[in-house]
Amino acid sequence: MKLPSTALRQVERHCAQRILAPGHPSPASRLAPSSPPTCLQASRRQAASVPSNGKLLASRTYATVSAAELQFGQPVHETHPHILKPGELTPGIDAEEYVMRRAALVSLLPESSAVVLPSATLKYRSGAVFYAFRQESNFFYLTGFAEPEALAVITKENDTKEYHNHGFTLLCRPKDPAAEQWSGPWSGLQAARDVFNADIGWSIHKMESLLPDLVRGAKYIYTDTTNTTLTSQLRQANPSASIRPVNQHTNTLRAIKSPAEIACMRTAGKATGRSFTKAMRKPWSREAKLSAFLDYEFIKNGGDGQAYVPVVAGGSRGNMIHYTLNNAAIEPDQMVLVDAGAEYGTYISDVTRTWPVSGRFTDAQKDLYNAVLKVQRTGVALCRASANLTLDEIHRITDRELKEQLQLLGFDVSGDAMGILFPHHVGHYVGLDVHDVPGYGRDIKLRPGHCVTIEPGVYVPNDERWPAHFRGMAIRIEDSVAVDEEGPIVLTTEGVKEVVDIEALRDL
Ligand SMILES: [Mn+2]
Repeated sequence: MKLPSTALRQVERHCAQRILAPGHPSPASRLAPSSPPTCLQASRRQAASVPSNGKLLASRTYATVSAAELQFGQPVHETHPHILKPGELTPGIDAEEYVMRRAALVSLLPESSAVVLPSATLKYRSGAVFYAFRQESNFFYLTGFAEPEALAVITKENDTKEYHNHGFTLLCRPKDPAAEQWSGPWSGLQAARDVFNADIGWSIHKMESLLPDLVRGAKYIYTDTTNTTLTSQLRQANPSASIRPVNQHTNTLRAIKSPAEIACMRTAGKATGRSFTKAMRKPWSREAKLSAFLDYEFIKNGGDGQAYVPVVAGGSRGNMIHYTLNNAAIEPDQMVLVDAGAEYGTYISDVTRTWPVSGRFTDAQKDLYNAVLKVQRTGVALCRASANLTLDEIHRITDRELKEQLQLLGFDVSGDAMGILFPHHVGHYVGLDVHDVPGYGRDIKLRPGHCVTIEPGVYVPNDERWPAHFRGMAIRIEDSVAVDEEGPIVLTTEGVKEVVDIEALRDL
């Protein structure tokens, strides 16, 4: 059973009308005083009015719908209108875009294929203390469903090019009001169909017995699971199918961002840039306090929180590329290197700024900073399809320019110098993941929709090989950028980076 696209649109339109209707009495008000009725309720009401064999279909009334059934395991528009607009399944992304992603994936696969995607599992920090749950990226990209204990199966039966060329089954936790009373709500099987547009919503607890039905007739099973139990269950369920990895196909799709995805990354970038600029206005003497300030400001400025454990490194600690202890004191004459980013709707931004905590650059700090900034601007300007370059080629161009700049500042750049002073790549793809679409090469020509970072850096060891006034300094400047045909779209432009702009922040 497939939900025709027209039905999907009808459901969405119906819900939009229900929500927009001013002063419409809300029978659900006893349970959710400030919320308009959900799609779920709207469709139930519709069903109740359709005669079946001359009788009204049996339907539960509002009085019998438990509070747990009106709550979901993640924000939906009806319960969190401050987070999601009508029609959005996750922040910034419409339900329809998720359908299109599944359709695009199966269009890359041969007939008689089944894609099997297990959700991420909850990770424990110690004992019963768990980390915040984060959905597996491909699962999230294709379903928008943000809960653990779930399995998505997307099937392709024939090679039609239609909008609905696939089947979508979502196995998840069935509603359990007593358990949800303890753990908080989850979405349940009805929501798998009505909210997440699965053709079928089944209990994850019955997965093993359902697998033969789910992959029956498939000649190819696409999965990246490392769960050996699931792999052997799949082999048992359909011994003649060949099991193949799916990530090269999901990478092809995920590497090129849609306008809605770029808008999410812009929202994340704006929150990040504004927070950085605000942080630069203040004197900081503790890495930990600066880190906590950004954590709070990211959310205050419209993000959902930190996308990754940040680097907040005072002075020479910036020379440790992935320093994340973030607990030392910062001296007033030092610079601080901060690599941090907010996320929005699970889309990330990745930003680095380096600035003097006093608010004023010394001459040596300014010289080295401007050398890196010049190279960073060169790299950003090349993030356009018309330049016909790969990330690897942009790396080589920026490495060469940085070498020239450092030579002008008196560095001996012979031999292995650049490998020490600039030991990492100038950029990587960004998206749902910080190092997005793992396995997707940096030798691919940049095209509109690619989103990348440009982040040259200089890390001067504290030894006699290098000019004395630069020793121990670490500077990296990084923006997240969407590639367009004729120019870059800098997603993180609110984070100031010119010397005069950073210094002017203290004049206000
Ligand atoms: Mn980065």
